[in-house]
Amino acid sequence: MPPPTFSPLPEYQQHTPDDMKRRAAEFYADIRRRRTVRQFSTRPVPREVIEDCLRAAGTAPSGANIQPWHFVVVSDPAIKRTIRVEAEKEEHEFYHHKAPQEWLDALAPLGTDEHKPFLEDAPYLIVIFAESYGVLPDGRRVKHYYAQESVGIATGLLVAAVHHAGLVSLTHTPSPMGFLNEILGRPAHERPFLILVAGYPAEGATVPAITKKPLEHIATFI
Ligand code: IYR
Repeated sequence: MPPPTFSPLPEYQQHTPDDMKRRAAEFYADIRRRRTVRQFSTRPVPREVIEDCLRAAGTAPSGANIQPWHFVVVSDPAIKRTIRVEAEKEEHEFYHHKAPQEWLDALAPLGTDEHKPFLEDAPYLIVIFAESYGVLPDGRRVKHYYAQESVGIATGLLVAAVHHAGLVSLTHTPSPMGFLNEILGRPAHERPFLILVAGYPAEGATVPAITKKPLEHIATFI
């Protein structure tokens, strides 16, 4: 192994404590407006916006900097339709046969069901894959570390970037999601993580009347 190389922290920006307080408060004020939306407009979104959101996601920290993610951006109406059909099959099974009552009760406040028109309406389905291991050109496997955690962080950045750009998103997880490998031609070592549905909200879109836990409930300072 060659020795590691280091360069000066290149673009770090320090702020005065007052500026930090203002910036942190401003970021919170903006991100708290983010809502998961399930009714999408068919209005197109410039592809460059999604490209930059994905570049932002790709800056996420990852185990051993392996960057074990792959994003398949689907805008083709025929592929979106196929994904919808397959997802709705799984969701029908989920809502009518597989989900225990406890799970259905937990979902009740969201008002979700097996119908997923947003998978066709939204201009973009960003299908996020986690590479559970790498594969060398000669077929040998390379171990990946903390792939799920890493892809979760990248997905969080993507959700924030999409919001920051002025769009809405939905983290959608049909279960099981193996059909996405087939439809999108991704290899078996890439596991579907979730579908991030992105676009403009439909006119008159509504969201469930739910709230976030206050700081005292989610954090302890000792
Ligand atoms: N995948 C189903 C069910 C679902 C599960 C959870 I956990 C949610 O937070 C929301 C929905 C669906 O998409 O309807």
